[in-house]
Amino acid sequence: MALQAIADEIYRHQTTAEELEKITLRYDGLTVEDAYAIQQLTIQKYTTAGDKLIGWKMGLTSKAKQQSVGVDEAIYGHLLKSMELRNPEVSLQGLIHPRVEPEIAFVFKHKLEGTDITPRDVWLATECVMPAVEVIDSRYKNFSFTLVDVIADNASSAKFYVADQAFSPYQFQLDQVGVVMKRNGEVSQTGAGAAVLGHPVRSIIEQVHMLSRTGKAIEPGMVVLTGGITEAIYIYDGDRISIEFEGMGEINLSIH
Ligand code: 0L1
Ligand code: MG
Repeated sequence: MALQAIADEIYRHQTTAEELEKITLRYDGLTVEDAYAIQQLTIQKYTTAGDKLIGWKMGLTSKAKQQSVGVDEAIYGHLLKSMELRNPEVSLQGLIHPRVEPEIAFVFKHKLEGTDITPRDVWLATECVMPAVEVIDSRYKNFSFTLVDVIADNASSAKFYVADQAFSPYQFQLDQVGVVMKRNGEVSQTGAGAAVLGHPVRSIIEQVHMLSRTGKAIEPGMVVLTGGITEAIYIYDGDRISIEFEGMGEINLSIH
């Protein structure tokens, strides 16, 4: 199968912000392994052009999201340097139909790899945790896809912002951190860290397991977005999105 040709097509749509027809409608028999291979080939095009891999993201980590795609497993994507916002401002230029979701980010000081890691291993490898927001933007028409489509499209990754303040991983019970997301002053979504596979640390364990299938790892210095704490909401020009992470401060995003 022409995985490189599919990767070339997805890269083109990611970089021109043009909607794409689902690849599974046009190519028969694509597997989840093929989809991760396509994702990897797409990322190579960015890194060849000078971008840099700085971390990983977990997706489909809540029951609600898994049900919406009709699956019972999480997925992962690559985070590139060019995706990280330096300020809490999202420009809609270059995006198709973006949505935002609150997440807890982990930053690592030690490598994590293998299929047998425990929460203890994760805490020992973690430098800090930080509130974050992910901007997802599926390249597929109507934000509609199958598992294979979305994995090939780097799990809908577009942009992310990590708040200024870092916290000790021992300071909070992360599954109990409540989150309130408001659009223009009105509450839009609420949730708690437990929405992320029961506890965000479980998302890191799952991330490492999945990476180990292709000999990859979380490397020192990397950031990992553990998954959406609430449903993602669409963003529009002029929106002000505020996200309060209980005890960890607030992110105020402006959209233009
Ligand atoms: O970060 C995410 O959970 C996104 C995973 C892909 C599904 C989606 O685009 O909603
Ligand atoms: Mg996400």
